[in-house]
Amino acid sequence: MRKMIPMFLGLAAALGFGVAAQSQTLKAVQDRGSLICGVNQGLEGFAIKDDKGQWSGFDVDFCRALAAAIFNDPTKVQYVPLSAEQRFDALKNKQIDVLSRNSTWTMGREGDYGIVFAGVTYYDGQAFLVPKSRNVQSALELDGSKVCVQPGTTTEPNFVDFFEANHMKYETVHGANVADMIAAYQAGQCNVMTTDESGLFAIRQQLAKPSDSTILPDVISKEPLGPAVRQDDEQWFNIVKWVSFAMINAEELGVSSKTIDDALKSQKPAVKRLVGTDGDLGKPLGLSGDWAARVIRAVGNYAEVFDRNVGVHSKLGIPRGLNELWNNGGVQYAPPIR
Ligand SMILES: N[C@@H](CCC(=O)N[C@@H](CS)C(=O)NCC(=O)O)C(=O)O
Repeated sequence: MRKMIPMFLGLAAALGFGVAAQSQTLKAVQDRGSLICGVNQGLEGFAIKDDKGQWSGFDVDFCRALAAAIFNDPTKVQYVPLSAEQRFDALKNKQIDVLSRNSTWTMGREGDYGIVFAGVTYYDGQAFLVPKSRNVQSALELDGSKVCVQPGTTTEPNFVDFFEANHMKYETVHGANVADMIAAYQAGQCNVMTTDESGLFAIRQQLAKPSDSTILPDVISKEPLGPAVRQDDEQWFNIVKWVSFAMINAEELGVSSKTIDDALKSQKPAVKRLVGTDGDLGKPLGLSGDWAARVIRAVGNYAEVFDRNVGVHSKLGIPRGLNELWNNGGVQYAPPIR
């Protein structure tokens, strides 16, 4: 028996299995012919389905990017809309391959559900939306508020901590989803709404009169949003992580969906490694050499995805802020592809 283990390892090495077993998730995705991506039930700019059944948004683009890397086809995705309360169980119970749903990376979530966040695609923070008629300038003036919030989020414990630390009273009004929260807010059942600032930008433009409400300047928490996978498949984790890093590196190197053909002819070493004309960095991930070029061609670089879905010229109109690249005043920083 003792002899058999080294023999098996020797055989595995001879057959080229390497040390890590092939990713079970990648294999399942390839055999199925599509990626199963957990997304929001409906949050403008992040994940929303139109009348024709087409999904779009910042988080949806990440699912499309993964499908492009794997299949060279961004449409090979099955979307599973999930509420805040359902999402981590759905990942843990293998109903989805990856969760891409404005989810905050916290230590507790990784431990509680056996999951791991693959990076931060959007640096956010929690804020407050109030009717202008309240004449409130700061979150410290919210004593006695009725607060609309969604359960199963980081938002609820954060706002409770903030109100208690500042000796302010509050009443919690739960909304099961964005539509419920908007209905309660517009009916006056709550007089402040709180969630990630990006979510408030999305929600405000869905109100009957967006200009009657304002987002207070105070940001009370860190909400690093990103995709998550199960802890049991390191190769899959690496695929998700490097697809995200590739999009950020592409922006930094000036490679976009519009310039990808030029990039494939580029002589710049960093560009050649990114688009796969030098080396074969996709191989250990189980991907083809042009994995990142596929992503950039089909979905775009980080700036294209940000601008299209949530940026200043989109419906949401969010400035890049913290999500600028590290060399442009922000904190988006991807390890090099080399
Ligand atoms: N980032 C926070 C909040 C995420 C969240 O679920 N936000 C709400 C309010 S913007 C949402 O997306 N709701 C949409 C839905 O009902 O599915 C977290 O991870 O807990």
